[in-house]
Amino acid sequence: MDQSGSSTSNLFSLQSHILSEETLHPGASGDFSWIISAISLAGKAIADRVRRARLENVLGDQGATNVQGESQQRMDVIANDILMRCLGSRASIAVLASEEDEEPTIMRRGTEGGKYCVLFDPLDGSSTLDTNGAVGTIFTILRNDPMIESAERTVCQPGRKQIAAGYILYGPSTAFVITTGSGVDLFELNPNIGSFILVKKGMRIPPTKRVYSVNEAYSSSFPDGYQEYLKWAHANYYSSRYIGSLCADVHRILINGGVFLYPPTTSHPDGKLRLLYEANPMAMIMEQAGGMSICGTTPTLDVQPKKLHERVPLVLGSSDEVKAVMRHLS
Ligand code: AHM
Ligand code: MG
Repeated sequence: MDQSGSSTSNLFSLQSHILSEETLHPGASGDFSWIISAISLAGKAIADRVRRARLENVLGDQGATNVQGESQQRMDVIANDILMRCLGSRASIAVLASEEDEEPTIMRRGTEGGKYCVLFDPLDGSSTLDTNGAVGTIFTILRNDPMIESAERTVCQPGRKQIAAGYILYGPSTAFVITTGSGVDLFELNPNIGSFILVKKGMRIPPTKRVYSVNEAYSSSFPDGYQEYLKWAHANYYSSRYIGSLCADVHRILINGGVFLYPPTTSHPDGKLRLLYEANPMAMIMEQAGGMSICGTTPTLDVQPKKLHERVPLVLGSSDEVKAVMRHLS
């Protein structure tokens, strides 16, 4: 593969790419590749179920609320189950934590070989599924601290400590975006051969793009700085794009540039998005692609988490655009 991402005769699957990266780390055990392979398998299985959800009549509410007090979609539960089943068999996983589950699940202790914690939002944006909207799985991988007994405390690590993060976007195609801390790579699922194929290595987000992405209907309840930013953006002829599904909005911004905002609102005074498995993975991708991410005026990756399902206000995207928001917040 031409490393700039242009098409050549060489094909790299996600699996072969991760294996080749692992050879750069002498002594690597291969455990990490096994985890990525489980996430990739789950992504294919979820993509398949998402495509057939209407036919199988599994859209709509599950009739229950999750720990966040939000109504669970039936596909949320199906996607969560797929991820738990794919990751549950991987011998190096110590803890699994999901947006859909109140408590993290301890799979095995450090003394039993538990090296990693995997946190995920199984199907982000699932309320848009009824109208055939794009949805996504967001994931992050952390090292397990064998000295910490509490699973919740083990996963409450600042985003800088993530060893890998990414998302799988189920849109017209299924896109797998991942960073292991040395750039951001994009794979697309070829459903005919069942493989995620590398299509772009070392993605870079454009530094400037006059497009903001926010649920503007809530703007009267945004803190003053965000309202001032929006006035400034209007005066500077910005355009607006908002899908209401984080992976889809982030993917557009990663490719085209722009800025995403989910500020504090009346109904979500701390912001809506979850720090550990929504904001942090997206922030790592943004920084690795040359963009930025902040919570208030603090870099997202420097926020010390206090609990598993903690919410934060989030701004991320092109560096110049995030800086423009920061100028109005400080
Ligand atoms: P979810 O995890 O319950 O799906 O909620 C997260 C979603 C994000 O995908 C999206 O950015 C946001 O909620 C949209 O919220 P709103 O409808 O308030 O604009
Ligand atoms: Mg979510």
